[in-house]
Amino acid sequence: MYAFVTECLREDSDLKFFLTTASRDVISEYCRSWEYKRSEGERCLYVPNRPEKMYDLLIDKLQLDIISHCTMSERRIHNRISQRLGVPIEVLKWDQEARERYVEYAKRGTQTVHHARGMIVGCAGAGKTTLLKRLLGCSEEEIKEVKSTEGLEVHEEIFDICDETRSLKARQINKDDKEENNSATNIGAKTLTFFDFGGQCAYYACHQIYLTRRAFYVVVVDASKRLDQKLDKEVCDQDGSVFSGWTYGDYFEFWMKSIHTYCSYENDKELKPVALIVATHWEENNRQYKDKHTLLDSLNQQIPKHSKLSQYIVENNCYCIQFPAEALHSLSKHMFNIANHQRWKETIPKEWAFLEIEIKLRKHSERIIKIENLTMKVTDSIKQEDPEEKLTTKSDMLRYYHDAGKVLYFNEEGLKEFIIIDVQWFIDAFKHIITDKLHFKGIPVASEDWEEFYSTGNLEDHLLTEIWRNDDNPLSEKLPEDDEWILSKTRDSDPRYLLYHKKQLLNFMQRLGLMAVGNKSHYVPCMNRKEIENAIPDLIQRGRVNICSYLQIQLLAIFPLLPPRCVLHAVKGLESVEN
Ligand SMILES: Nc1nc2c(ncn2[C@@H]2O[C@H](COP(=O)(O)OP(=O)(O)OP(=O)(O)O)[C@@H](O)[C@H]2O)c(=O)[nH]1
Ligand SMILES: [Mg+2]
Repeated sequence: MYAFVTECLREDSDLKFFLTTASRDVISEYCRSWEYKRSEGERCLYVPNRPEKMYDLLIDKLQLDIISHCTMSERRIHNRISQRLGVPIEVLKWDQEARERYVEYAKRGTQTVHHARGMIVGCAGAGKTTLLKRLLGCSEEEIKEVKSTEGLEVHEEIFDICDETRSLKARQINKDDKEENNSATNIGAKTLTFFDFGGQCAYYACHQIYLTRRAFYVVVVDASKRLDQKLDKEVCDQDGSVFSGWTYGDYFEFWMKSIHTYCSYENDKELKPVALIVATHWEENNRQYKDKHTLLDSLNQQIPKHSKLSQYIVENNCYCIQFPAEALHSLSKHMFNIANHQRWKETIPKEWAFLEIEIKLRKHSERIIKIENLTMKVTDSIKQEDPEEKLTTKSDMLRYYHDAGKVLYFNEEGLKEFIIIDVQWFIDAFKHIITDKLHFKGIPVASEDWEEFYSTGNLEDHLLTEIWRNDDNPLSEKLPEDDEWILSKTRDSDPRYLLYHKKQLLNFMQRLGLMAVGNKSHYVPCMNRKEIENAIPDLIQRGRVNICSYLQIQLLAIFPLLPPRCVLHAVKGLESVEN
C-alpha cells in the first residue's frame, strides 16, 4: 500500500482522488501535512498545502480525529483545522493526551458558539468610554456624564451580531436583572463583548489578564494632542512610575507594539491581529491635524522605521470622530464585519456549554467556587466514577473557559481547587488596592501606611483588609441590622464579600503577577515609585517577600503587559542563573 501511495499518486488530481475515496484509516496511516517532520523510518505521504483544497480534503476526511493525529505537531495546519472544524485554536495546542480527551468529549456531541470580543485601549482621557457609549447609541446626556474608567470594565455580550440587519444591535441590559441574566435563551446567539480599559497608568497591571489573541483591538487616540506632548498630570499621574515622562505618542506606540507582539500567532500570518484606530476630538478647532492623511503620517512616524506595525496604520482601519456626537455608522459597520467573521465561531463539546449559563447564574452570589462543587453535565452513558478522571474532565473544560476569558483557572498546586467565576469582581478587587490618587476614597488607616504604599508598593496586610472592608461596606448596608459583630461574621461567611475570599484572591493575584504575597505585608509593583535597584534589596532584606515572586512581579512592573507565562519563564531563567 505504501508503495502505491508514494509511487502512483504523482499528480494533484491523483491525490485528490485518493483523499476523497480512500478510507479514513488508510489516510490516517499514510498522510501528513506538508511541513510535518517525520521520525526516522516513518513512511508517509505529504499532502501539499497548495491548493488549499488539499488540506481541506485531509481535514474533512479525518474530521475530529485529526486533532489527535500526529500531523498536529506541524503547527501551520492548526489555523486551517480551527477554521474548518471550528475547534478552538488553543485546544489544538494542548498536549497529545489532552487533545485525545477533547476528541472523546466532542464525539459525544458539540455546540456552536459565536462570541466576538473587542478591546478598547489607549491612554487616559482619549475618549474610549465615550466611544463605547456612542456605539451603544446612548443619549448626549449619558455621553457627557462619562467618568474616567477605574481598572477595566467588561461589558459582557453587550451587542448582538444581527444577521438580518447586518449590524450590531445594542442589548438592553437591565441592571436589576444582572444576577439572573436570562442567558439560557442566549446560548446560540452571536454576540460581541467589549472591554473598556482604564487608561490611568496604574491600571496597566490589570490589563495583562485580558490581553489576548481572542479579540480585536480598537486603539483610541486623542487628536487634540500632539504625539510629542507629555500627558497632562490631571489626566494621569505617571510621575515615578515606569511611564514617567511618556508622551501621547509613546502610549500609541506601546499599545500597537503590545497588540502586535502578544496577539499575533507564531507561524500564522493568516490569523494576524485586527486593530482599528479611532481618533477622537476631531473638531476643526480642536484637532492637531489638517486631515486624516496628516494624522496617519504622524502615527507612522511614531513607530520604528520599516516596522511591521505600519500594517495597522492604514486609511481603511482609521476613523476620525468628533463632537457633537452623531451616529457612527461606518465604524459600527466595520465592527460588525469584524465581529461577524468566522474566526469567532467555535464548536465546543456540548457538555461544556452548560458552564456558560452556570457562570452567569452563580457569579454574583458566589464569585469563587470550589472545583468539587462544580457538577459536570455529562451524558448519562458516561459514568465517571474515578475522582481523578472527573477532575481531569473538569479541568479540561475550565482550561477552555480560562482561555476564552470567562473564568480564571490554573491547574496548578495551590490554585487548582478554586475557580474565579466573576472575573470583573476579581479585577475590581485589585483595582481597589491600586486606586490611584485620582480615585482615592478616604479609607481610615494611618497616613504613613498609605504613604509607604504609594511610594514603595509595600502594602501592610491590615491596610489591604481595610481597603477590602471598605469595598464590602455597600453590601453590608443592605443588611437589616447594622451591628459590627454581625457584619464581621457576615463578611467571613458570605461568599459575596471580598474578605471571605481573601486567601484565594491573594493566591490568584500572585499567580497573575499582580502582587507578591507575604505574611504581614505584600508588594504591589505597579505602585512602586522608587528606583527599582533601591527597592529590591530593601524589601528582600526586610523579609517582606520571597525573591522569586518578587522577581516575577517586578518584571511585570517593567513590562506591564507581559503575559504571566513569559514572566514565569524569565524567572525560571533567573533562578537557574542564580544556582
Ligand atoms: N471634544 C471632544 N471631547 C471628547 C470626544 N470624545 C471624548 N471626549 C471627552 O473626553 C473626556 C474623556 O473621555 P472618556 O471617554 O472618559 O475617556 P477614556 O479614554 O475612557 O478615559 P479613561 O477611562 O480615564 O482612560 C470626556 O470629557 C469626554 O466627553 C470628542 O470626540 N470630542
Ligand atoms: Mg474610560
